[in-house]
Amino acid sequence: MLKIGLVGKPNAGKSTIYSALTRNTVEIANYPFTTTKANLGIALIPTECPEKIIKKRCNPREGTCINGTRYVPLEIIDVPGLIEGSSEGKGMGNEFLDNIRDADALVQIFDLSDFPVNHDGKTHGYDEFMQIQIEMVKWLSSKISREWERFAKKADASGDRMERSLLKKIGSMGLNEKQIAVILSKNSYPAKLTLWGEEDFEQLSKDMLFVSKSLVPLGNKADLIDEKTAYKIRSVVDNCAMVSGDYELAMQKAFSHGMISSLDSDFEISPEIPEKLKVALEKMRSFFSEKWVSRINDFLGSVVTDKLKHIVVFPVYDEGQWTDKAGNILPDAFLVPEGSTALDLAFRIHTDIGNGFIRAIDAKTRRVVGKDHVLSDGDIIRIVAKTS
Ligand SMILES: Nc1nc2c(ncn2[C@@H]2O[C@H](COP(=O)(O)OP(=O)(O)OP(=O)(O)O)[C@@H](O)[C@H]2O)c(=O)[nH]1
Ligand SMILES: [Mg+2]
Repeated sequence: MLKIGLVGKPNAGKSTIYSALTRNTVEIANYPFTTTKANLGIALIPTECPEKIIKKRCNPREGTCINGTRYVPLEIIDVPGLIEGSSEGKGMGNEFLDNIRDADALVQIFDLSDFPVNHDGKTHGYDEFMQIQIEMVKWLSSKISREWERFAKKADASGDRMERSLLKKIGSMGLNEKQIAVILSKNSYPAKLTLWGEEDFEQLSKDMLFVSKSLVPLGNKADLIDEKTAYKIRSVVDNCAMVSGDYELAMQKAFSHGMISSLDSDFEISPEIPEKLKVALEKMRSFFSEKWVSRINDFLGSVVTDKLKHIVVFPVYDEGQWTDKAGNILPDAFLVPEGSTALDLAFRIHTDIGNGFIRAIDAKTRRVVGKDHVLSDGDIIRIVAKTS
């Protein structure tokens, strides 16, 4: 399952956003280091369900489906304690790495109200925002440089490809050989590992964060700023999305109490509630109608499609009925990287299915396709495999 980590300085609202995305109740408070252990939960991202095409209701094994919108699960981790000095062991440095190791993307949450932008674009808030990134880079760098010489000598002598050698060094930080090869092609690193120095470790750490871990900024507490400030901030933190974790939570609460008609931005307010609440909800509605404000679920969806470049595919056993062996309609919806092939999907279902792959069938067109067939978003695929 895809996993997205929420990182950022204390009090930025990580737990609030985590809670709004996963509907899990966690400790939220207006002081730093409220969260001391990572919270792990499931969020659902919306995608179109092919059940509409066959006009039958699907039976999701995971997630849910509402009115033809299929909600596909992914993991969210609320990572505690990243502060200036983490790389020197302050805060929760080591646990931090344990928590981000297997994250596919990291969302850097920052407090927009902390970020008044001066005419030069440089402010305390901006410095702190950058500091978190610098801290992460420094810290990864220090991990890479540890016992480098011995590692590099051995690796150079082995004659292995560089990505294979580096896998031994940084694989434990959650990178695979393919990702390392992409990183190496992005910058000019010395051809021999024994020639690498501090600058290269730092560049590698940056690439690990921004290329492999897709670090994405997300401005929170948008309810505390105005449009003009929002655009100023966007001019320094390139086009970042802006949300309000607090308002998202408040809306969920209002919805669960029947005060509003839906969780969409244009919800209707129940006429039966006290005037004071009505005013607060109206304020919220007008906030969400602002063009510069994003909804957190839409933001999450855009991380999956635009940053992580994943698509949704539906494996089935029966290409005619779109069911599994037990007759469940479209039971699975998998998020897979763009460019994945029928064979990749087979391996994703089960190693045995991958190893025994014979052919695949596109259940929408009934066409037989081979192992190299590249999947498209929304594909429904039957894998025919020889199993022992
Ligand atoms: N106005 C406003 N306040 C918010 C928003 N999101 C969070 N807060 C408040 O900010 C404070 C910190 O929120 P948390 O979610 O606990 O922050 P955190 O990043 O998890 O903090 P640590 O666990 O201490 O690292 C709380 O008082 C929240 O109510 C928001 O969108 N708007
Ligand atoms: Mg927290």
